[in-house]
Amino acid sequence: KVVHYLKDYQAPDFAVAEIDLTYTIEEAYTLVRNRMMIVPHEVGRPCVLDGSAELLQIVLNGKCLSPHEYAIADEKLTIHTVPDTQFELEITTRLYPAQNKTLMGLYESGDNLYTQNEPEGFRKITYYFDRPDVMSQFTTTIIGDKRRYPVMLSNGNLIDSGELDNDRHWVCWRDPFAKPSYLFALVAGQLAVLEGNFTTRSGKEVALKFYTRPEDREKAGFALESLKHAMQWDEDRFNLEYDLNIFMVVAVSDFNMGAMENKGLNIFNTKYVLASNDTATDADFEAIEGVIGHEYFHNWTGNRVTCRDWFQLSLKEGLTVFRDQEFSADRASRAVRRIHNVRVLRSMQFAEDAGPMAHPVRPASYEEMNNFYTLTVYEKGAEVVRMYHTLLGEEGFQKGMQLYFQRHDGQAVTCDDFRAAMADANGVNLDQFALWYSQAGTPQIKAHGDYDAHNQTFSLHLRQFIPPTPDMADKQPMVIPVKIGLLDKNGASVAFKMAGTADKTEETVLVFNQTEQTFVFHDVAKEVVPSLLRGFSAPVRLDYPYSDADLMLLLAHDSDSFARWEAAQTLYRRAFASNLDALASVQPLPQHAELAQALTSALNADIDPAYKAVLLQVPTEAELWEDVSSINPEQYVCARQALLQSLASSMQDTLTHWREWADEQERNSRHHAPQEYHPDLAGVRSLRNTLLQWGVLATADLLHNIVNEFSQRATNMTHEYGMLAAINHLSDDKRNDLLNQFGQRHAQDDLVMDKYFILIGSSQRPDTLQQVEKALQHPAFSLENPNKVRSLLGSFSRNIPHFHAADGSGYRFLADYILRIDEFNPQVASRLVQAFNLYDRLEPQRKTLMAEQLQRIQKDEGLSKDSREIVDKILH
Ligand code: BAL
Ligand code: ZN
Repeated sequence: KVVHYLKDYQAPDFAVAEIDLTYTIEEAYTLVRNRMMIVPHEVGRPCVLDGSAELLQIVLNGKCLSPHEYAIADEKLTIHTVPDTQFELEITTRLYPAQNKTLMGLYESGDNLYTQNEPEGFRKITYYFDRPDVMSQFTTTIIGDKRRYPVMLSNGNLIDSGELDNDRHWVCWRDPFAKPSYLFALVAGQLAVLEGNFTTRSGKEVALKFYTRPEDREKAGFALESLKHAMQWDEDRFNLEYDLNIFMVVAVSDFNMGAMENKGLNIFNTKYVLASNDTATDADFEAIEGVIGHEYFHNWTGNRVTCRDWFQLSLKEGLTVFRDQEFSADRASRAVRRIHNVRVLRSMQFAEDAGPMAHPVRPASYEEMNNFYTLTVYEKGAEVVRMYHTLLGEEGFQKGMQLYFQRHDGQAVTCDDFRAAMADANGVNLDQFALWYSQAGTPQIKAHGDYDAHNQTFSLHLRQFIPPTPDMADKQPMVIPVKIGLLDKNGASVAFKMAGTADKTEETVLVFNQTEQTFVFHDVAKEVVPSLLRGFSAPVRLDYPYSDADLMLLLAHDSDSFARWEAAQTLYRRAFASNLDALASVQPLPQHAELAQALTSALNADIDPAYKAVLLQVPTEAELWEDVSSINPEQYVCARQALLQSLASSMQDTLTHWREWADEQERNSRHHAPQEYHPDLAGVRSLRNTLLQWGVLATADLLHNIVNEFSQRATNMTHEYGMLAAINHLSDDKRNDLLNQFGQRHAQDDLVMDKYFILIGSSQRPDTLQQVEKALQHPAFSLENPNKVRSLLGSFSRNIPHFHAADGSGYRFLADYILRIDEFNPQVASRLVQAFNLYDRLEPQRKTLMAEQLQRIQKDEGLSKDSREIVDKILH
């Protein structure tokens, strides 16, 4: 087992001035001739290149090397002696893309060829310094059959092309920007193109080209428009312009990730490009806009300035997630999107931070880098970037960005370089902030407040604690920005003065950077309720001893949309806890009448429908058990379900009223086509679908209404899927009938079939495991397609009652398929293994059952290093 450590980083021994690649595509294989101009940084060092492809020939300065002049071991090629000054090295390899099921390096999908090289796929193609701090200018020639490969693409600009004998042709692409190997891409095949254009603010004409299968071409229209919005937004908000004359996006259905930001040639999972009203939900449209933005924004944050090493992954990912979140928020529904991001973070990243895979935003070590494309690096990384923004303000943050590009354009740098740019541009010290990159675990804050009527002060006491994680026991206090406002007992905002400031304010950001601290608010004329961590100003857990009445006040009146939502979340948590207690002591379940009343008032208030929908989100089980050990997952599902059931029953009339209101809104939409995606309509429909899910819990007739009205109401995929999701857990045969019809209607649409498999994998019906087993044989299912695996097996692995079935059947089933998938696609398998992350925190019986399966996986001799790293960490 080889562990890579951040502390062992060493600068490269060689630079590559130029790299010239020639791909010759033959029927059964592809030849790659790689000619590099290499410049030694120091004399006398052996030349060590990364690679695992079949090696045909090595030529150094025109002379073919014989085997004693080099050695190959552990995916490294060592050339013992090389010249002291610049030399030319030409290496030829042979690849078999049709046999490559890892979907890394060069692979075949539906007769076309695609690449995926981040983080370490390039070494499957040729021998190279496959590390992000070796940046070079790439020229790529592709030779192939005209009919089979009419389209042949690579990074940069097309500089030449021509015809050859035997119905073959060639193209030559050159990328003028130096880049690391992970950003190299090649695509060849039969593809249709949807074209557009964009004029940058300095007048550069950019051709935009979306390549898809011919039958999917029109479905790329929304993504094309999203790209134009993203390009405009990056100019307006970040002053960043596109730098090539062409920007290409290629959609492929077999893809391990969501998308990839290769320079000028993004390769996308079809899921994040293709959409029509009949095939994509509003949430899909929004995800497409976000991911198109994300990959486009990488052109500056990732490509122009890249990472020095893979430990720094969050340098580009945290920053780019922050940028895509801001893009989406500026496009529409800032409040709801922020809440959505927080919910993902809290239910998934907090769980990661509390489990065996806990690692800092900048990990200190890894065995397999693919395992570190995590919620911590991406989502918590984005929160870390957001905290700079909260502390420095938009203007200060942008000053930092400007200095970052001024200093580092064209370089491979570290998270410390980014922090230094933020600090230096603003003349502030951000030394302590470095702890956000090196300490894992979710900080916990205990807070309490005291009002002093005599002095007219409100004092807020904060105490922070960073829990130990497997990598580190004792931690230092972090810098935590706590945004705060004060409300009086009627819910009105109360102005205050902080020590040392002249003016009163209604909101401030406290810089909480010691283990314990007290902040005093002056000129506070009356008793107040603090509104804390507004906007979720830091990725922490905060506990304040609010009374239920305080929380209801915040829910009714807080002007901060996050804090208002958070008040409802805390009320749900308390109600859930009382259900759990009642179930444990076999007492009747409480009715939660006051909470139902508070929610009814919130629904009846004059607020955005999408925001009403998120107010009805009860915390997920993963959030509810976040600080619990010896978890019995079944009890969590029961207590949560009972809470939903009782609230839905008491709110039945309100739910019906607002459902009918939503229908009316859509019918009377001012937009010319109510079935189309539009942010306003999406909000109305998200409320409607949420109310439908609550409604089926309380109203028996609703199932029959849904069945009877299905075809008339299913005017787009948001409705169609919303109705199916609402009845998906019901044991009634009508659910199966509707689902089967859905599967037959969309049998030819790969992406809609993903939804069909998600519905099967996530259902709480008693026969779910049998249905999942049957679905594995469905003609549209393939274990080799990551989207299918994630849809059916991924959703099953998150299906709490079935994955955690008391007889261990869920664990056994998933382990069987992990072992099968691991044989050909370790990256997808090791993601599934993380369903077992809860192992150490389960109650004893399930823990024993899970241990059996984990040990079975661990004992597999051919297990990939990807899956082994995860299993070893879980079983420590
Ligand atoms: N760089 C891998 C895919 C993404 O985060 O954009
Ligand atoms: Zn990214």
